[in-house]
Amino acid sequence: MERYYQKEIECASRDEIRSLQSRRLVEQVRFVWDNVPYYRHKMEAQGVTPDDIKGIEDISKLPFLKKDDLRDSYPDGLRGVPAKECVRIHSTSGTTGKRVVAYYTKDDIELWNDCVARALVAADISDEDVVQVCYGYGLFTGGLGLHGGAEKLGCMVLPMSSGSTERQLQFMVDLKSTVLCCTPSYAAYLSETINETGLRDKIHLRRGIFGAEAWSDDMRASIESSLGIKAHDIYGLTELSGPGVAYECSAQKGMHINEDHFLAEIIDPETGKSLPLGSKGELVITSLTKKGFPLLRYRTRDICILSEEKCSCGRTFVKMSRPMGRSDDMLIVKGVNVFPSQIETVLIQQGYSSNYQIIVDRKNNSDTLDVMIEMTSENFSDNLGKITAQEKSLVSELKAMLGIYANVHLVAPKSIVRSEGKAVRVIDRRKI
Ligand code: DLL
Repeated sequence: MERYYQKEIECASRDEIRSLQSRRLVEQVRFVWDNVPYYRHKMEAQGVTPDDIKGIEDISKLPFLKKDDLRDSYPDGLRGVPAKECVRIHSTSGTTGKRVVAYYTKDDIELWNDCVARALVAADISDEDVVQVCYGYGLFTGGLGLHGGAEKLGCMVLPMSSGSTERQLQFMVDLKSTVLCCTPSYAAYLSETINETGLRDKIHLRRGIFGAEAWSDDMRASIESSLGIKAHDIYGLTELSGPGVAYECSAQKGMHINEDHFLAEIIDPETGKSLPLGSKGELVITSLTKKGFPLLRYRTRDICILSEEKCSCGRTFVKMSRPMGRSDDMLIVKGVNVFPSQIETVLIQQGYSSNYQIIVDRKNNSDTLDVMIEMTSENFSDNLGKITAQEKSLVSELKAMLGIYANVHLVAPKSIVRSEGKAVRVIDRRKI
């Protein structure tokens, strides 16, 4: 286990980390230039050669890669090695256009497992733990990603995949799972069911590793208290291997980026200009070691803040805040920018559950915004006669947060369809 708390790397001085990143960047740029003609052409178009990249200070000379590049080069235009050297493929869950396909060599899988194992160690998980993985297995990276890291650490892994809540709970009790890995929305659903079915005293959970979608500190507090666990965030994306690009330590204040494998930058999503540490902007990541799918300056579209502040856990890796929305899932309603996370903040502050759905439509040439909010069983039965008054108060809270009017509908418990993977929060019916 000690192997995965790689103190000499995770707690190295900032100068040591930067110099390791510089060395790796120079090698990786040369590797990509020699092996990925799609990116070499982009560099040539920008008048850059590997000789121009002497260290991380030169990173902004390199062109960005965007999701469109990944679609244009589908299925293998960004692969860095012959197919024969790859041992696995994963793919994004995108519903529009072509899916993105990512390739992994044996070494890529090893380093990915190391990154996830570090994340588990940072959450105080060890080879004593029984880890129930309820992220989907298959093309989605959640299942196999957490599985690989936990197995590498020597944990006993329950490869449940998503769904079959009844079976999840039976195994959780009978096999004494101590760690739960799933999306935060599924964790909230499981915790509701555990409490409703009186299983709370029969479970042995002590940690949760939740990620793959946006969640808030309030949602964390509610899951932690209803399950009696500590819940840790984990971040990643298929294009950059999967979960484990960044992970939360005992401080639970932001996620350390595995900087020996990933170089992080923040840019202005409109202009593409690099922003200084501490600014809010789009996260751009360069993979420094992966060879199967070696992406340079990949625009994640996740909006966050990077910080080099000293962490109480002793790790010196830069921390990223929770993603605060995506540059591409910002809704524009009646000309106003609306992020689903703003709506969630109001709901949680007002004591509602995090089960909600936002429906945007267009009637008579004007946008409409409807928010369906599920009541908890307590506030449903206690307040049946007062729903209209509660809806009115939520309308004014949302107006204060968003600056526009939203129709609010408080709906019965469990009436919004649950997702076993990432929750579907927004339905945009406008045909523009
Ligand atoms: O969601 C990988 C993953 C699996 C991460 C399990 C964590 C746990 P994709 O399906 O490619 O990969 O989706 C990546 O999900 O760009 C973010 O917008 C979002 N996301 C991932 N982790 C978090 C998180 C996986 N901790 C996209 N908080 C990313 C908020 C997250 N959003």
